[in-house]
Amino acid sequence: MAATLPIGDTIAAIATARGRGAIGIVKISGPRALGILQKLFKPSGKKPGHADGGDRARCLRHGWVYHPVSGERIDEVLAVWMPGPRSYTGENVVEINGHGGGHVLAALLEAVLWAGARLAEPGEFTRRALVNGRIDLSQAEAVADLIDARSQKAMRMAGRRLDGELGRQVEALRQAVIDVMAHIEAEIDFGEQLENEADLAELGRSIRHRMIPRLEGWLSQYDAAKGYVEGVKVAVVGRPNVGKSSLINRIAKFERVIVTDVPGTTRDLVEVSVTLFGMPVTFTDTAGLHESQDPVERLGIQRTCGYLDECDLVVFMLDAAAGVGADDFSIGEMLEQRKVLLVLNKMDLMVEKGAPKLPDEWLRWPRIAISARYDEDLGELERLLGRELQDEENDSGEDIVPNLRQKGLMEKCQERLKAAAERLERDKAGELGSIELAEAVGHLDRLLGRWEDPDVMDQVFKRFCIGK
Ligand SMILES: Nc1nc2c(ncn2[C@@H]2O[C@H](COP(=O)(O)OP(=O)(O)O)[C@@H](O)[C@H]2O)c(=O)[nH]1
Ligand SMILES: [Mg+2]
Repeated sequence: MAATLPIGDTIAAIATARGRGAIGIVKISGPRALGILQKLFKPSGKKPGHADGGDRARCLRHGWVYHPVSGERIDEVLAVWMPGPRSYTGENVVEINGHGGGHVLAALLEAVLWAGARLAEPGEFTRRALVNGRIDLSQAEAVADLIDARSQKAMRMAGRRLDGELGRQVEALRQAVIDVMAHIEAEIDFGEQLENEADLAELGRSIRHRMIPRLEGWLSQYDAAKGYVEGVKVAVVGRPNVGKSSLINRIAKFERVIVTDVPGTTRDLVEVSVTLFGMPVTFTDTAGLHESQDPVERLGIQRTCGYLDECDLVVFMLDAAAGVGADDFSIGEMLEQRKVLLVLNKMDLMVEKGAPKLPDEWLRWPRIAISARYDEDLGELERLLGRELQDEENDSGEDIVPNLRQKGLMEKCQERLKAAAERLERDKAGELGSIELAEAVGHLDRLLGRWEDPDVMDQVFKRFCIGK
């Protein structure tokens, strides 16, 4: 990393989002930050002590930025400088608050680059904060997770990690594993054969009962919170004309897809994203599933079948008025292994008759009767969906929840700890157990970013935007 991103130079970037805005911020970090500000910035008013350069630390100064070469006046700004190490990056940091137009910010940034800064890479400010020990890797990731949060809950979870709690708890587990390794060493070096075996078994038990459950706890938190972080996918399937597209339009709250009484109208997968109970949910309208000769429709059907694998839940829709037919049966068979919500549509046509008779094996699925066309019982449908998609059993609310990368490493660590426990308890093999434990520690090190593994760093920082 150090070879590609030298730490000693001064970097700059636009920190605010693209597009029009009331204000926009250009951020500078590095040893020359203040010098660069002084080259460009003429503060208004002249107060003793900080008349030229606006160099009083952590004090917002009003003034103008001029191009360092042409002398052209660029923007009226507020500027602040924050000396390291008590700054975001740990270095000298300057922020220039200009007007939020794309051209204004580009001109401000250009002036800053002329004055001696280099354009920052994505996430480079946060990377410097990490290298300078201001934050640990889990906190750096929390910054990106916070910015990317797709729900309030995801935002709160990232916020919890931003304060470093996950890092501290993982560090404690790492220390516990290292302590076990030290005990094993001592046993191997000094222990009596028999005593030794009993002690090794005891160490194995402590791994099983005290360490593995910690990982299990975090992993189940992840599962419970996954929907809020990644969003969930729901496919609406059924044979042609049962009212799938009508339902999608109700969910979208506008006529997103074409609805006709001609079977086979929908051929592409059409996505609609909404928030249900704070969870980002993407509904996908699909081509009606049936035997078709039309090549375009057949392609659509193929796509639908392939898509089912990606879904967290399938809404299987029936036309209650038409009853259950051969096509419905084949769809039901196809969905056997999946999480399904059965929706009986067109109940408005059923005023006289009751709901149609359903095959026994479908009765295990939760079901609801609605009328998509007349907007009846759609609120009920949403509540039912919410219940199916939320994992309340595992959800303990505000606990520490790892992100996807951290979860992957926790799983690997868990595997190694299980193997180690087995080596110690069953085989009484101290050295082999120790090897497994060393690998477990390696996964935790990668999680914590304890050594600067360039692959880990790239994986984490490629998610960042420039200016963060
Ligand atoms: N009576 C009635 N007709 C419906 C209802 N939902 C959809 N339809 C009609 O059924 C036909 C097919 O609807 P569409 O949404 O295109 O079905 P899809 O092929 O499954 O996407 C259209 O004429 C809709 O107006 C409903 O709840 N009641
Ligand atoms: Mg349709």
